[in-house]
Amino acid sequence: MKDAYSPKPEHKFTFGLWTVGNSGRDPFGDVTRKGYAPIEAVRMLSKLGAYGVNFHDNDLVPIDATVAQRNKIVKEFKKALNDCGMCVPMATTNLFYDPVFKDGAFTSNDARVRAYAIQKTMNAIDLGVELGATVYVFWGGREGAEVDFGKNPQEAIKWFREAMNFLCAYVKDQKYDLKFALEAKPNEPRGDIYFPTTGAYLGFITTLDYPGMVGVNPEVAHEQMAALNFPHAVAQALEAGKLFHIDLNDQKYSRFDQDLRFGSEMVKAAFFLVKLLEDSGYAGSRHFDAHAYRTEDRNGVKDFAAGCMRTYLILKDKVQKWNADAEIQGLVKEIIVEDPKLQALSKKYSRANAQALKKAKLDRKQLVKHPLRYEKLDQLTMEVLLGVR
Ligand code: GCO
Ligand code: MN
Ligand code: MN
Repeated sequence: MKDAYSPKPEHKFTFGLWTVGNSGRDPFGDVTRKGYAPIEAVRMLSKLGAYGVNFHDNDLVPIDATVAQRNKIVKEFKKALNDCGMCVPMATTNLFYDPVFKDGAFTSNDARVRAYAIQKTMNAIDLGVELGATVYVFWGGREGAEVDFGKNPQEAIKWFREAMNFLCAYVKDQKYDLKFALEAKPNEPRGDIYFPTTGAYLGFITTLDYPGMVGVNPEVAHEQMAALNFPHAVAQALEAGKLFHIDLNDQKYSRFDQDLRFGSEMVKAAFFLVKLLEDSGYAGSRHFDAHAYRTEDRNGVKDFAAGCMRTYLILKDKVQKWNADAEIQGLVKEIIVEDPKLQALSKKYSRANAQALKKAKLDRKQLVKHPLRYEKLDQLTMEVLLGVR
């Protein structure tokens, strides 16, 4: 069905190869379907209107592939991308699947594993850049602990910093046009993962050798696992100029990583997220990091992928309606109180401003009388979302 909500490449929707490649296996049960192989994924997603695909090194090239095998795979994959007009905006390293990373990659207690993680990442960066990636994601699924007495968390942060500094310098030395985006998650697969939230990474980035090269890749589900407000994390990243990438999916609060179809659970939060992204002029990919329910077959995977993009576009349309709604805008205007004189005094400290502010007449009993019509605003927003407005 082609309508106003049909995705097109200009919408910049991307999917990880691992998302439609997911075969339904979970910790309790085996595969329920054949996942889409890389070239199949490119073909299927381009038909649905996506812009590109992203991958971990080993989604495309098996970890034990010879150089000749690697080159053959890359050549065939490039051809499929070309034939379908698809691109690879982002790439990443798998630093979690192989048993060698059982105690972490950049933060493993074993210096040899840490070195191997950096080596593997340099090769994966080369692969990503060869396929056109300009954003490189770091998700440290195994960078954590179950037993805090066995690994010094301050040391672990230092090791992680050393790895980031090393890899930033590598990218600069190779003259690659590549930025890093750090993706936080509170737990799973480790009992606890270091840098559990986007905010933690935003703080850490300022301690790096090349902070300008490094931003964040927040994921809806990861903040919602911790019962946090995801749009607030995104707002902080946007405000800091650090939203280099985003992982869209959905999740009920405080559960295991559910990786649900975008917008399928917390619609109001998804609406506000789309509003933030669209109003801010965020120009990066709208990347989906989710997978179809385990109950689905291969057709269901298509329903899943199409649904992610369609819901985004429906919510984008709702954002336009919300922004153009005179009554809603009137309420917003009423809620926000401007006072140029006071704002000038409190914007920046000077001794004179401080003196004047101390003398300003601010009657709290009067101030409290200003009505804040949030009930009405929220109801009107719900009516936009529910399609009666
Ligand atoms: C997860 C993560 C991963 C990463 C991916 C890209 O919870 O498994 O979200 O899907 O996003 O490894 O780095
Ligand atoms: Mn995730
Ligand atoms: Mn993710």
